[in-house]
Amino acid sequence: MQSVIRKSLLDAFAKNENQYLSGQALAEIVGCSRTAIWKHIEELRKEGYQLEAVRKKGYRIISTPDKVSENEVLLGLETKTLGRSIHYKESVDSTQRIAHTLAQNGASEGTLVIADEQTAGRGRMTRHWHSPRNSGVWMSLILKPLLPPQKAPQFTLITAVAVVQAIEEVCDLLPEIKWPNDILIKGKKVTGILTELQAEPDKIVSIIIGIGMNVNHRIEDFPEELKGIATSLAIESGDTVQRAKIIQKVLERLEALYHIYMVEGFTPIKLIWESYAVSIGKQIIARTITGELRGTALGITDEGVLKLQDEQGNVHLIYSADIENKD
Ligand code: BTX
Repeated sequence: MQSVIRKSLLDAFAKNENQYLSGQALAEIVGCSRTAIWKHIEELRKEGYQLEAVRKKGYRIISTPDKVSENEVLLGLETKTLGRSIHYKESVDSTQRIAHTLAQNGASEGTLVIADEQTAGRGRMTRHWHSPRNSGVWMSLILKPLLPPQKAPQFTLITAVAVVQAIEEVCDLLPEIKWPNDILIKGKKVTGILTELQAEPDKIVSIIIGIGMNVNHRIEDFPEELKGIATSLAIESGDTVQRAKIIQKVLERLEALYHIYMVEGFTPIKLIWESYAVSIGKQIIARTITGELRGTALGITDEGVLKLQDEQGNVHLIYSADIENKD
């Protein structure tokens, strides 16, 4: 009961963002007494919500605690579809696994799974993704575009653009994209993207986009093997960052880019992507599952595939790899 009241109270603030709501109005919306409202407001304060109370006007939420549950993410979210249905869990093995199950059971486009902690977060090829509690954004988004399965890898690149734009907006940092799925700040990985697919031979049924973003980690929060290659927004900006805020911005940017992509195709996205890309024009080593290729990264095709020119001048198309700059 408590949590039902709490939820409808926060819903009421979310629907009337930045407006004052009187104790009486809240009591009517939520369906309890004014005294009960007052008690819940005090509880919210204890949980870290900052509420302003102004006589004859009522209450207004000024800031939310750094949580990533449904209420915090929905409060102030400016999207139509993405993130409108949120499944939050404090601790899960992997948000990807949950999102796959939800998608199989008919979850709608834009459904989002968020966890505060993942015990078996995964990267590509079943690599482990370090996802401790209270510090990162670990989430999986379900999209259902009417497209053939070959288009799915482009969603990694669209998401990468949404993530760098969101980071720029919230933190005033200069993130870069390393093809295909890493976001770097000063050469260190701050975000990884994992795009997975449920498809029929000729059409996508669901795309599950996993985003793992290091937000408030301090360097000592990373295990030894990641200390030299990983970073977080807090480390780079010198400030803690509201995780719900960054989630909202990623969703808003992604919704806008997704719309552009469905109407105009990949070309406009490719142009923005290229403006953030590291490695293009550089000497790289590309490690694929079949072996290693060295050469110059020429750019990406209109499908989002990497073009690499070897020393003999042959151009190779690379669909998936880990790349490393040689210079
Ligand atoms: P990836 O295969 O490109 O990168 C995985 C590699 O990144 C690991 O082998 C390790 O070297 C490094 N790594 C692991 N954890 C971190 C970290 N926290 N920060 C920086 N580097 C790290 C990248 O795969 C895609 C990751 C997607 C993660 C999201 S989280 C939400 C969703 N659920 C889930 O299980 N995975 C996705």
